[in-house]
Amino acid sequence: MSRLVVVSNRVAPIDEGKQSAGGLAVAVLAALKKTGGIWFGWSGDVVAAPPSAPSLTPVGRLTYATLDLAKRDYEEYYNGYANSTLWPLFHFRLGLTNFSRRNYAGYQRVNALFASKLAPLLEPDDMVWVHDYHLIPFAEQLRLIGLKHRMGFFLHTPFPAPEILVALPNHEDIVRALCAYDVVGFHTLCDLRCFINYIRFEARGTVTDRGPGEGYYIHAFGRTLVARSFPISIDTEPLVALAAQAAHTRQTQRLRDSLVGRDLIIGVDRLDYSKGLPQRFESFHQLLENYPANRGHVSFLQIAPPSRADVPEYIAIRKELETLSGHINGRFAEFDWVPIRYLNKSFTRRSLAGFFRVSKVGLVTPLRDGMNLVAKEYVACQDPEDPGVLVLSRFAGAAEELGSALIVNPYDIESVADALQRALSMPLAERQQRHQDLMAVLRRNDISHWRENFVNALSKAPYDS
Ligand code: ADQ
Repeated sequence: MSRLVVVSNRVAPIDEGKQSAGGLAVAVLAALKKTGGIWFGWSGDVVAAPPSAPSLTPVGRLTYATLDLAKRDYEEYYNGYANSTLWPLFHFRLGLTNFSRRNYAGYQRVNALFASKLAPLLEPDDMVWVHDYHLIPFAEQLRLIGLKHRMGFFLHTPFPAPEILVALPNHEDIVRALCAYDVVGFHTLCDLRCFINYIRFEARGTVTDRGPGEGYYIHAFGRTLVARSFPISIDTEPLVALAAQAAHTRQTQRLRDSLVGRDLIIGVDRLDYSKGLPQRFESFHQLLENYPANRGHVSFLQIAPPSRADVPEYIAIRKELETLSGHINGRFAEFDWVPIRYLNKSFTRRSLAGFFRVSKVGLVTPLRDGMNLVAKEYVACQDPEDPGVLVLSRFAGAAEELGSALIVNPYDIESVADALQRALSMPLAERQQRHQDLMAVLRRNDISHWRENFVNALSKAPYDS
């Protein structure tokens, strides 16, 4: 069996027993344990003089290989090109996208550096699986130094429509770099279509259908590869079990007690402008305006730990949310009821599972999201006998699979308020039916299924011989 080498910007915490380890880390670790291999990426540390070789930590059959970043690389590669150029552009936010040649050079430089540090660790039969927008040029850099391994890439963000992508000064380089892989995976058919349209109409490549669910052969930039959608998912059964236990923890009971019989709407997100948080706060405001019977009877808990706090746009959104929540609470709060509970911190998976279980509504309204795992987690954590209702943005990748949620347009504040009202008053039989339909999807496609599909597709490479 070939070894798997996973490359991602951040390597999951080595303490894998940790409760906070997310589904992705769990899935990748399971794959690495099965095949043996390496997990390679940035350590998360920024230092004055990074050591020239990666730090290696063997744990059983897998080795964690991590590199520190120099301050300049952190600024240009991570805060710069990855998070101020590609992230906003891939989320269709041209107005927030910064372009600079210096950052682009930093991005290429770090990818070349990382590739040169991984190369000596590779064995001839290894499969290399690269994750996310930080590392698009990674395979191209490995190929430049003569490596012929099977290489796959999975994009965790959306892929933009070609009309948006062409605003990127180096758009052709970025797509050419994607074509250096053997398999390129996206969350949704919508992302896949955007990629194919770029290949056809901008790159003048050709695209051939491989049959239902098998994706497409892409012939472009002198290479043949497979592009396909692989919707990521969650570790469904373990999470169902965790939520059933978490229903009885002291912390969950404290949350329940604090509600004194009121209904709870929950939102859980990284504090990011892609998540539609200001619009979500406005929608809750509108619910209280348009349906005044909810005043004093419904609370909204929004958990949003800060992320990428060095990037100016993230400082701005944080301020905006503080103002908005203060305004809404000022307008409606009573001496014994606060409408919005807004928390800027992280919780363990167990705590979140308990919070989801208590909440009558899961409100997941990104303006654009690759998948959105919170939507899936909320569903898995419900009590099947008395489930809550998921209100889900049509712009989350998850909406492609989770059609039995209440699907909303997050820009249409009043219609989101209507959907909240409908969710809060939905009869039990309808809630149960919707929950059953959603759970069937999550049981069919869990995180192991996702990982196996991708690794299988990669193991059949190369596709151009
Ligand atoms: P994210 O943008 O980070 O991921 P999401 O898919 O929702 O978004 O994943 C977040 C994860 O972090 C979830 O597992 C959630 O439970 C956890 N989390 C969020 N807030 C937390 C908190 N306060 N405390 C503890 N845990 C918290 C990117 C893309 C998504 C894509 C994923 C996976 O932006 O679109 O679904 O990668 O591919």
